Amino acid sequence: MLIRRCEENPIVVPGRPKWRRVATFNPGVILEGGTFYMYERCAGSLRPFKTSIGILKSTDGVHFELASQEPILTGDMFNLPGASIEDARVVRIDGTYYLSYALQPHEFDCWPSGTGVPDYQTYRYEGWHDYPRPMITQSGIAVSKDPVHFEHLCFTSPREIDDRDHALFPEKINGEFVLLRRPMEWVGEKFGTQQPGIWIATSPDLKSWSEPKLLAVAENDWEGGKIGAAASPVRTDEGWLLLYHGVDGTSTYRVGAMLLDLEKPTSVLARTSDFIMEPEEYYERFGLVIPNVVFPTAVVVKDDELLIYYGCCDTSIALATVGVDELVAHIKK
Ligand code: BMA
Repeated sequence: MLIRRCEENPIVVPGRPKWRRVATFNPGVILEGGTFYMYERCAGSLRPFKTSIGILKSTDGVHFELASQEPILTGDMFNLPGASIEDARVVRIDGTYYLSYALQPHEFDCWPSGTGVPDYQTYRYEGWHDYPRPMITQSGIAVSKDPVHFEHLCFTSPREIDDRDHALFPEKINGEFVLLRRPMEWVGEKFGTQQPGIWIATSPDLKSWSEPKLLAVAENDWEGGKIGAAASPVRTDEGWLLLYHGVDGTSTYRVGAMLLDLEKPTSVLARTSDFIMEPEEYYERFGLVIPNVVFPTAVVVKDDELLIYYGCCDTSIALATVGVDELVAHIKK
């Protein structure tokens, strides 16, 4: 199987205005009637490393330009001026746009180490003492009737636990919304797993949720101790195609893939044992914030090709493509 990197990678880089001049990464992308909308996570400084969501547009899925001079989702909208809004994953269901995001409620500083996860420091900032541990992430959903004007709708995890990588399925299944999440604290006998995993839950209204079920945990060395959903799944004839990320002991982020049953997405039909993407190119191995990260957060199907949009080193955004059938056959092998 061949995953092709776009020759123009990285396709989106930091730049003006100043709220995005340091980093842009981990984007949501949807294709709507010939227009690609990209929801970038971007930062204007490393200290604090406060990220918000900006919006870009494209007609070819490769060349994007800013669609708004202001970010469309910021901490201010949550009355949390220091908050970071992160990793937007966007779907449209029945004419409404749903954007799942991760929220870190207060400021922190980023001191890159060049060798792995940066030293993230919270001590200069107030508010973190309300939480059991610093850098904790709560996840939620914002909604809009158009691709631009999102408003916070609900939280999909409690503030006491560290829970990110939330992704909605792009359709209701048996009349219900379906959500993937990755709660770090759901480990131990009570949860039936020793590792944080990808969990799945359903809801008629995004308010009340079914008892979450454990969908998958790390099984291979490259996945390290935890995996998380990459992008919202896409429908194929053979099942829901889900990309996910794993992070090994050297903090290298790689990508795997699985197929879930179309009617019963709690059931994993097939899964790659080896990764399908890892950091190879310069822009995937070196960046301003963290080295060796490919972090897909969006997939779009166009002309039987899967367009994979991914963050590189928390610094820039790249695109890779693979035939949908080719990838599905590879997962089933
Ligand atoms: C994860 C998340 C991602 C980020 C990645 C690499 O834990 O914070 O948003 O891209 O780490 O730093």
